[in-house]
Amino acid sequence: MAASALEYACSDFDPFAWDTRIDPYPAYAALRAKAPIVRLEKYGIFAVPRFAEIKAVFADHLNFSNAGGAGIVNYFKEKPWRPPSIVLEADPPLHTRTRKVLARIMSPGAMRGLENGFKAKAVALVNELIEKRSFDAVRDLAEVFPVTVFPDALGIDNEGRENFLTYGAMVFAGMGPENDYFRTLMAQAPQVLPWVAAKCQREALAPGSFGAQVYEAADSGEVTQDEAPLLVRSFLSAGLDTTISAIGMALFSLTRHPEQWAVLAANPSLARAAFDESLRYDSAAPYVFRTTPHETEIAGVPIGKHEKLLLLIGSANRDETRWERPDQFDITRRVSGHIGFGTGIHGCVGQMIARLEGEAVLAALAASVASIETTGEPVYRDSSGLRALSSLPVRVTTK
Ligand code: OVM
Repeated sequence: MAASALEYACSDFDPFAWDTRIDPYPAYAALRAKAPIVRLEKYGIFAVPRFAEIKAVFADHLNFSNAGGAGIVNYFKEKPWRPPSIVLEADPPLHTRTRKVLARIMSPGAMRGLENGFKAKAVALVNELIEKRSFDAVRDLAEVFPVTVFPDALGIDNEGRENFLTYGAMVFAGMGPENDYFRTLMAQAPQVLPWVAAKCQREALAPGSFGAQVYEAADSGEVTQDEAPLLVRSFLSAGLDTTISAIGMALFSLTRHPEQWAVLAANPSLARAAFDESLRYDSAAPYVFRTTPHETEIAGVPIGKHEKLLLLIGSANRDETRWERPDQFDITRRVSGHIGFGTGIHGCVGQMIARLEGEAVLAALAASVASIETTGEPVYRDSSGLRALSSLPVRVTTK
């Protein structure tokens, strides 16, 4: 028997409200203190705020499905706004097959092949900006670097690349409740969606690229010919807006903690650790949903069939029972085990390329920049699915 709604701990916390986006952490702490799962009546969903239960859910795809949608929309009951992803929004055995292809395309060996090029491009871009002394760390750097490396790796040509960003924004805004921001983005659907569909075709993808490798997997029978364009679409969904947001948030965390910048500048080999700590401290992908395919339970609390669970990644990464000094940004801490990339069978398959990008940018800056300070107010992006900035004006001093 599922418990009635009245038996649950409840909260009027709004995970998607503007205020929440600016500083969700006090509300997260209150949810963690309250209960392992908390009913958010306003949305008819359950929030899961603690590290231990989120980890347990991530480890249990039989009880907590992705086929019900990774956002708030319940695919078991409602129609998705686009055909579901065949990796993010799929369960085994389909997911097992598709993920394997993506994991091979973004393998450690593939990363080694990209590393030098990424680093050289980051140094060139960063050095141009450093010469100017003042620049926008988001608009001129976080939003520029991934665009200069990732679409090339994917294998698409230069035509209409701005659609790539708009599409990523749609995918992430579509994770939250339908709002004006999502509708404004969707007004661009008539131009963006055909562009995406065209770039997912075999002919659009450069030889040897990630995209071309998806079609090789289709030719060898690992995935079907119909699945290939949908798998390329996952690169277009998850490949750009995510790293842009994460790099922007890393630069934000570092400007807010000048003593941590000094640690990084003194030791640029900490760049990768600094990127990971920023993913823990202020996660750019602050949540993901699971859906129950049948009645189940979390921490002994019964949950009915076809319920949506909001896994608060950003909260788990600040859980005082998992982390020492959770609210302290410390690039020298032992940060492995953070779930900024999720974990388990759906853990971010692109996390190595994301780290490569983040590390390249932070290392290039750390090599030359003694200090970095903001010269204006940071501007948050109006996306309910990503925690990100649209502007961060900074001034740097060189070593
Ligand atoms: C997709 C996809 C995968 C990961 C993330 C994402 C959150 C989308 O396969 O479409 O956006």
